[in-house]
Amino acid sequence: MNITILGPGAVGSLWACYLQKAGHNVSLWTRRTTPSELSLTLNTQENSSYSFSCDNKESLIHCDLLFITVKAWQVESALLPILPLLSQETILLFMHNGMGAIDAIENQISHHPILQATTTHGALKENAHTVKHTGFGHTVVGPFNSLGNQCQFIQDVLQHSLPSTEWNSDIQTALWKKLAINCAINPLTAIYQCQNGELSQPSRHQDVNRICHEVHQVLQQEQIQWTEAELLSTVYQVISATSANYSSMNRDCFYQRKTEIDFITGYLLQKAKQHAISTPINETLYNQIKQLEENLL
Ligand code: KPL
Repeated sequence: MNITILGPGAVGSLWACYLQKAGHNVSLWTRRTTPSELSLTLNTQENSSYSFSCDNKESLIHCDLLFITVKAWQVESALLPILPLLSQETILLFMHNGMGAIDAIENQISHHPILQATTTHGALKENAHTVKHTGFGHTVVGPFNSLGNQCQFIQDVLQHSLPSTEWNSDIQTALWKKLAINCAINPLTAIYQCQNGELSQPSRHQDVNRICHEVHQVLQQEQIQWTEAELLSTVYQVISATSANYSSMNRDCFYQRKTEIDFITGYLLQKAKQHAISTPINETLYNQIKQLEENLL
């Protein structure tokens, strides 16, 4: 397939390398003004190098799959300017933390097949040319609209490039579960500037448990079938499996970048408001991160 990666950060670069390795024709779309070639080294045991054309309009015009890996808050500004170049058959596949970014531009992209995905693969961009695959994980992909529902074959494309993957026609549930985990881990680790593992200390349990209690009330109203005990045990499993990692929001605050808070806790708060659910701890965390952002940016 002709595939363009929009936003080759860590996750986008990882997929770019594996898709190219599987034989696809992959190009990158960054926001550079001059088209160029970029070579990426996949820093696994084999240490292979892949070369991509970059910001090439022809590639975009002929792309079958646009794989959008920019952060949720960048989706609108990255995608809308290039929409007129795409054929209406181009499949849009979104992969980012958080929810709500597609809803904001839905009317402008609804003529495309739209897919959403979430992954637990770990990736680290060590420098502009090297991406490290820090941990093998699992990817869930599913349809955002009815045109997307006809694109189940994309699961095979992903599976042959970077297993394991699964097609889930109820991708919204998978995204809500990921959002719930991010609500519990990301703001706390950003505010305390700690590794994920620190949240397993007894002194942090009360915070984690209170966040999850509020999140679970919202999940229930959104018809997500997950008990509070299942949510809590999954959150503590992720904390333990990623104990030495710094969450993405921790890194964003550390490097003084804008965070994904509006699409994680912010999205939760919007939904809580619609259902008239009180979420004081999540509101406090949201305000603290916004404050940090204001001071940092
Ligand atoms: O998705 C993550 C993130 O950092 O954004 C978790 C699951 C919290 C792992 O760090």
